[in-house]
Amino acid sequence: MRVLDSDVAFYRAHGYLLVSGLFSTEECEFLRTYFTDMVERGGDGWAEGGVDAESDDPLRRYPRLLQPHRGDEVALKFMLDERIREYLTSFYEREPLAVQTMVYFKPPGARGQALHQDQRYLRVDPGTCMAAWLALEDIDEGNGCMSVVPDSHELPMLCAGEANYELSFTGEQVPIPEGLQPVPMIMKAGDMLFFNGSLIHGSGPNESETRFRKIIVGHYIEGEAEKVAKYYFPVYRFDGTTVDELVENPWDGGPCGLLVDREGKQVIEMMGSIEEAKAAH
Ligand SMILES: O=C(O)CCC(=O)C(=O)O
Repeated sequence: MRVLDSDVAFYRAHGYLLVSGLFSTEECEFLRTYFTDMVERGGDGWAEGGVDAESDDPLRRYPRLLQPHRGDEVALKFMLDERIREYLTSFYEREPLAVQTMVYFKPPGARGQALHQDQRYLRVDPGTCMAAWLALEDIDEGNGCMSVVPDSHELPMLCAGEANYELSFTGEQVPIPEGLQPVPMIMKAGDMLFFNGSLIHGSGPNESETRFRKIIVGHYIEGEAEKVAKYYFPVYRFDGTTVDELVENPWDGGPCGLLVDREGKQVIEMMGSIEEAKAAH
């Protein structure tokens, strides 16, 4: 496989790339069934908050699986997939390191995840993080597709406000700066969305009556990184070995960019922390 120069250029210019048919229908069917069986038997220890099969909240019946690659060979094989390695290495000119897997089921009626920037949580230094997000079934606005804000990868981490808990299971939402627009990612099973850790992205609720929205995502950090947040250890190379050299990047509340109006023009002012941003408004 050879990654097209035009794909690399698009990713670098806009902060994301949608690749059609990177995984086969059979692979998607296998992964869908494998992880659905896993969550339906209780999650094998990877389900966020545990499974409550009787809950009224669809996300308690089908919670996300977090970090299954730490004990499950199928998730590990996905995270270290050669196709993902080739794309990410082409984007960053150096092989990245792998730190996270998540499986989302998003059943009918489930809430989405408000707009956010992954680098806020991974805290990679130097460099950033990136994601490889695989549609395991057909996904559109009806069942809660991902939306990305093209070109937002050049922004600093923005100060998040409160998300609407009726629409999002996470509590924070970053604003979209003037001049940028979210774009829905309509995907077929087997399509993969690559995106940069600073890119603003998120997903809406699943408003369909019967369709799930099953996906698996791997998260990666640049090969030159020296620090990452504690949650993401152990850090893997693509050959499956783990890296000892990285150290934990502690959470210090972090600076963030506040969107403010200056003489009728929107600008980003850096605040020392979200608390400082809240006090400023
Ligand atoms: O799948 C979703 O709805 C959100 C996933 C996401 O934000 C991520 O993988 O960074």
